[in-house]
Amino acid sequence: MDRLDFEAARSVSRRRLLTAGISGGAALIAARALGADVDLRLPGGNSARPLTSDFPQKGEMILQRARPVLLETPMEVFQHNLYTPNDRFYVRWHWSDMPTSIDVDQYRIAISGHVERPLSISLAQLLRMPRVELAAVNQCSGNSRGLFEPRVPGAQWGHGAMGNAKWMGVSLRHLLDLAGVRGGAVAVRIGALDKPLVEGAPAFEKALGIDHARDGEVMLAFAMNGEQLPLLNGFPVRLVVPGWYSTYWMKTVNTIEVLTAPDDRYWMAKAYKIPDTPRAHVAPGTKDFPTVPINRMNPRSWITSIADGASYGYDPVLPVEGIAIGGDSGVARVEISGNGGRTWEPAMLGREDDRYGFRRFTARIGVPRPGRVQVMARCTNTAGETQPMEANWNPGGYMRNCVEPVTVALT
Ligand SMILES: Nc1nc2c(c(=O)[nH]1)N[C@H]1C(S)=C(S)[C@@H](COP(=O)(O)O)O[C@H]1N2
Ligand SMILES: [Mo]
Repeated sequence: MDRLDFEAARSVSRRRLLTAGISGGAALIAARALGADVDLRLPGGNSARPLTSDFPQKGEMILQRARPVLLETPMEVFQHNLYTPNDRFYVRWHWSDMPTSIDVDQYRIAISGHVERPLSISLAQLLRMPRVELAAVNQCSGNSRGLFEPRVPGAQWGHGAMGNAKWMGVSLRHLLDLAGVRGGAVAVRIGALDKPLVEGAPAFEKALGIDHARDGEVMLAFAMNGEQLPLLNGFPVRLVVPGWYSTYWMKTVNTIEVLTAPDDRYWMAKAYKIPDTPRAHVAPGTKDFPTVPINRMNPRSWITSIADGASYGYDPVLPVEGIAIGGDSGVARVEISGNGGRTWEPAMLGREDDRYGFRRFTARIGVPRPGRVQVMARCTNTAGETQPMEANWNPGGYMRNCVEPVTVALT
């Protein structure tokens, strides 16, 4: 983003954040009116989902669940936007008792634990601090879970539990430095305003290692694509952890706690654990395996210009477009196959704003005669990892990153 845009975004977010409260609680609970169905083409069947435009600050979304709110972004949004518009950005909450309105004057972020000076930061203070900005993809650990075979429990997402945005905020390091992290600190636990609905159930919180928390890129973001965050995406402040799955991207952050031991509470110690194996893969049915907390993302790519199962008019050249991510490193290349993976040709890559954002790719496939064509894209990241043909599997349905074939009929 050039300097001019940066200044514009800065003034927009400052003005809006300080004046706009958000209401919409009633609408949130009432959101029920449903539109046409969309077919996520999940192999386990039962893959139709209604479209809804009834959630506050959200346009047309795929309704996965109303309470807690789970909204998926339709694939065509990625075809038309390198940056996912805020009103089409997917939504995921664990507990249905999430904030439905925020008093921006009362909002505070408390920094406590193993620090020299415990602090309570207001939004006005946060907005006066030095800012960082970067593009990064927010992707749910379970994005594409509905494609797992055999099927695993959890939200049966298609590919739309992800989105790309330009995030602006204050680095977590800056806040930690203000509080003064004491020697012997090991981790930083982040808490939020949402509460479990069930008595005694653990509030959603996540922790990062102290060095990760202080890497200067992890930020408390108050702006997304130059606007304040939608309520459902964590207004007024969320954590952005570039290159890591969005389970760590805490929304409506209100506590930052410096720990002298790894976080042993439920959401780090028990939930979101993956097999400690390459690509978190185990043979379906396996139960006893060492686990680690889910962490960095892996390379992926999605063809967005043509839809699996669709028919198009025949033309000897089929243009193919899509988006790729490197994971926690950049996209080095994307290759395209029009023959089921026998041969691969390099795709053209669009500009890279930041290595954590979506990267656009385009290619043209020669199609000698009408008929069915299977098109594949495969991304290699700058760390040298390439998407494999075979799907990985684990009981949580996390980290799917195989090549996703798209078969179309050209008639
Ligand atoms: N406070 C809070 N933050 C949260 C969650 C939550 O339940 N509560 N869910 C996490 C998970 S698992 C995901 S996938 C992302 C979703 O971010 P989004 O709703 O902005 O797309 O938020 C993360 N941050
Ligand atoms: Mo998630």
